[in-house]
Amino acid sequence: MLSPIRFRQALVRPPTPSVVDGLRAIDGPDPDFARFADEHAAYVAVLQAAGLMVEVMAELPDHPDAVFVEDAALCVGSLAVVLRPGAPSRSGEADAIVADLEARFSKVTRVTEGFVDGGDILVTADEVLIGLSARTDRAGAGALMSALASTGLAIRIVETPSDVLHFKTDCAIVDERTIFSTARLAASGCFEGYDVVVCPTGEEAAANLIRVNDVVVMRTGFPATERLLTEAGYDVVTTDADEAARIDGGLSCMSLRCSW
Ligand code: CIR
Repeated sequence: MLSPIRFRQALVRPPTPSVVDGLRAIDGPDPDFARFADEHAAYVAVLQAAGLMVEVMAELPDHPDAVFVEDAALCVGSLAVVLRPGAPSRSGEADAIVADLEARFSKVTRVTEGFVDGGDILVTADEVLIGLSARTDRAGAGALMSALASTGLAIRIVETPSDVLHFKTDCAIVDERTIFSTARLAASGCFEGYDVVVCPTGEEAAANLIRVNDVVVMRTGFPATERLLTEAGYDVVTTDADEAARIDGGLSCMSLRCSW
């Protein structure tokens, strides 16, 4: 069960007190900033323990959702693509990340049409799936396809279930050929040709997990999922993300993992 991609580093952006104003689909309690910061520090430690060099970018207090750095950019090998987040309040995060990427990647390009969030992009061993959602439209997906043309990766545009924020809210790649997915997303047929491990019913909030080199990192508090993955032979590490979840965030969105 090899890792689909070997990551060397991760870029993260710490939360700031403005994170309490983060977007959420359903009105609910604000995250607690101090607890969020602790969770974020623990998340960084998990990435480091998995062998990644973690680089911490500057805080962006004017952008409450900037901790969810995955939505502003995509890294594929030595190429970084600056995306166009679909929520108006998040568009400034793209401008803010350009210099960070230019300092680290040999090629940086930008999506300049439509909208596309990193949370809607699943990179597997040999293709890129772009999920259309309330945040990612066809124009953005098309512009991203053009931006990725030089990678030689196959690219497919697929649908995100309605009422699901991002495509990867509901799925993750766990090894070269295996996707972990909620039943509702798997039912769309978009993972034909892959092995699919279906997320236990009632634990859909655990589906946004990440394979980081030799380990699968998932949220604490989802025992059926943890058991299922462990019994399937994965080395599972859990970490808290309850505060991020209050504003619809999960594990994939808090870092940009790079093989470069
Ligand atoms: C938002 O609604 O944009 C943020 N509050 C959460 C973004 C989570 N990002 C992700 O899953 N890729």
